[in-house]
Amino acid sequence: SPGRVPVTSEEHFAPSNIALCKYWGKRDTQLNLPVNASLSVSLGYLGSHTRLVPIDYSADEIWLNGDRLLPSAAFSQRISAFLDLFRAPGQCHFRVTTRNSIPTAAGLASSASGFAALALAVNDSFQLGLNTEQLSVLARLGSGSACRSVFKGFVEWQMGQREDGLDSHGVVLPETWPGLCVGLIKVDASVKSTDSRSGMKRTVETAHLYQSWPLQAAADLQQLRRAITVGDFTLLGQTAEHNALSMHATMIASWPPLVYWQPESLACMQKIWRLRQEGLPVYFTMDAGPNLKLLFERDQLEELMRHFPDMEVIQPFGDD
Ligand code: 2P0
Repeated sequence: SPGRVPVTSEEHFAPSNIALCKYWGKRDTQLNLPVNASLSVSLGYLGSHTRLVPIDYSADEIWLNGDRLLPSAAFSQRISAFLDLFRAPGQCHFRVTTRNSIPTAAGLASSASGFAALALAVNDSFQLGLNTEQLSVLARLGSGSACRSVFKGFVEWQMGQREDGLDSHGVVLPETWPGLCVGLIKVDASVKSTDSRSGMKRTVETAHLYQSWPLQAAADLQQLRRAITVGDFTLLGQTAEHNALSMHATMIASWPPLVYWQPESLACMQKIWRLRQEGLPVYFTMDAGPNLKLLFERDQLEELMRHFPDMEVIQPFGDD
């Protein structure tokens, strides 16, 4: 309800997340309603810390990792547009301060954790009293993948069926996987790539191959649920890698083509396939960029560090 009087909010935290079954394509671009359900794992303590302070200026002031963003920056505009949902027209502006604990070297996008933390801060500041499902819906309006970052652990984003999107939100799975590791491998990319939002729009509009994506995603989601329930790492890794490569196939089949890979990305994939052939259980997933995220279990950590010394490792269910 726009027009409530905001109060200064506490700092709120939301984790970043990595999808094992990807969100790629919207059926509603206004509400960020997905074509397919997706499934992710939240990255523990890596994410965004956000605070909202009402200010007496005529515009919002957005700070990211200690730097003030230009009001014209795309990210500033998305944050202000999100805040417009809660305030009376032209009323009450904010200083939004976000600090990301995601190492900048990791090459992870921050819009998922950023909008999830912002949704928590808005709930606090406007004293909306929303439950976690409603918070997830709210976060989704800022960025689709943010609806999964409202939760810890394994999270399924149920696509929902309603036109108003109230049933399209994250749901946390009861299972944990204490030994699961995610290794972040940054491939240096000087080339500026197309952001996810315009990338998925292009794929939906131009790739005939995209027709088969919802079927693939639905089958992969089933397999991942089963892998998580029974603790089958091979099934989890294979399904996640197959899902990511299938998503990239639809990207490549778009026009103009969307190729997020760099030569180093492919070299890294080939190294993983070789290691796997030699008996090392390691798989990868990739998002709308050149970086790889390795999936493996704690027992393989030392050996993988020998092969990828610069890898940043996160244990989503670890206690640190
Ligand atoms: C995912 N990605 O499931 C997929 C895989 C990128 C590739 O969710 O337009 O930033 O804000 O809803 O959430 C990135 O898309 O897009 C994403 P918007 P978002 O993680």
